Amino acid sequence: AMSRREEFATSDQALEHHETPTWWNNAKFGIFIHWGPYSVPAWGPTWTYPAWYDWQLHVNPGPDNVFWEYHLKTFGKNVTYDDFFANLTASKFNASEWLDLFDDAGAKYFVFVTKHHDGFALFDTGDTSNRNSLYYGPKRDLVKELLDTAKKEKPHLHRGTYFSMPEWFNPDWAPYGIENWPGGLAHNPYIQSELEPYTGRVPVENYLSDLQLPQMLDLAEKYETEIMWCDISSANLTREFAARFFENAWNQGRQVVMNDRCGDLPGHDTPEYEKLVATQPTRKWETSEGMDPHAYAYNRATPPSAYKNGTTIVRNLVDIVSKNGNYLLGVGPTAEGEIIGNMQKNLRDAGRWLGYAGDCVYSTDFWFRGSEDHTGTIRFLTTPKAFCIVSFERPRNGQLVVQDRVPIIDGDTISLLGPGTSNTERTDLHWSVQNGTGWLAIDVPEENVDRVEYAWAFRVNYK
Ligand code: FUL
Repeated sequence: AMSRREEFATSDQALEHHETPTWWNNAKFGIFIHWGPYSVPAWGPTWTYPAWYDWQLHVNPGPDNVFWEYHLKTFGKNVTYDDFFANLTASKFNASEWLDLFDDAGAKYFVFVTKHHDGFALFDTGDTSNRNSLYYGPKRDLVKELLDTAKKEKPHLHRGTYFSMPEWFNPDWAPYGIENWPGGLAHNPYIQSELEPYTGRVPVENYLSDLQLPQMLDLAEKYETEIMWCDISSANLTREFAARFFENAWNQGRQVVMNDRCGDLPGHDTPEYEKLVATQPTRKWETSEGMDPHAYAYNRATPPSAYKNGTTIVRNLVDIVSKNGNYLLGVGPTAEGEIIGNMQKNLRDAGRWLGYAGDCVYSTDFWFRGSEDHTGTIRFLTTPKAFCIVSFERPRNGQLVVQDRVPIIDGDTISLLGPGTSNTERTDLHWSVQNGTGWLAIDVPEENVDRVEYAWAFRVNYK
């Protein structure tokens, strides 16, 4: 374990060895918010991932590009991507309402997309660019509204910012490796032709030192982000950023996080729409995915019934946490800033479960012997004072049989975490370890089983 000073140190060598802070390791569940001009057309084919309007539109526009096809049919060729700025109205955006929702969902942090690959920022980019929500569209500083409101109203929610290192269509970024990413972009006619404007651009001499770094520092120092969730890596001045980010945090007694996409420096792994299947899950990681099965942002082509529901959210979360990960689950607000009903309901469903079973999620650790039993329906998690057994299947006939040897000895008690059993009062259940197999059998009254939804969390309380 690192000493506290080491955790914040900014020497070159120390920067290589930063680990995620305790609060982030314990938080487990965050909400990702993708919201921008792409939320205006808000469309993507439902059979492919990722469903992204903002840049897909510009990659090889032509008959084989479904985004381009949709765009022509819906808006016509005279409407450009930048024309969508005006329709990002944010007219229904209310920071307090979003934050209430995240809190109800049981999330402990959020990561707000402050600027995606389209280069449109939801924060004040000062004199580096006018391509932002203060000049266009809502004419509001959306990042400030959300982060400041969180600080005031939900101090227990940690505040994070997603930041795209490149702006794929900004001519000033072109020298920094555009030909390498993604396949075909180098021949994007958009970049070479007058096909579209790059609205709000204030030309800079050096994209990295005159735009990217100052914007990141502003997010850290003016907006006081606690998580710098970079995207794409590529060209960067991240060492310079990180040294200041960590140094300031140290001076202010705060702990901050950087992911593995800031370039140059290591950070926690960030798989998308998949879990990191590590045999030795000792490094922290974080899965991100949208509630939408294919998109991070709002997609009008997706039927709301397809969004991840309470069952899926709870089981994904428990599964990920049992393997040493965090779960960053995405919502896609509409252009008006509304998080639509089904998303809200499903998040609150998951939050209800976390309200009574959260002791088996937050601040837990993975179990060195393995995260699941051999049936695949049970997950194991540990805490200093208890061991958790979470079953994704409803215990039948008044009993749960755990087909594994778990750490329990005479004098330990077992409780099922359910509504009505708070974390301190408990329902002591009868249990026995079967001769020979060593399997654990827990007796549990049907009426207790019935009061629980989605997953049955049994806590073995060490005596
Ligand atoms: C990716 C982006 O291209 C996606 O649009 C999304 O923002 C995801 C979290 O990161 O690299």
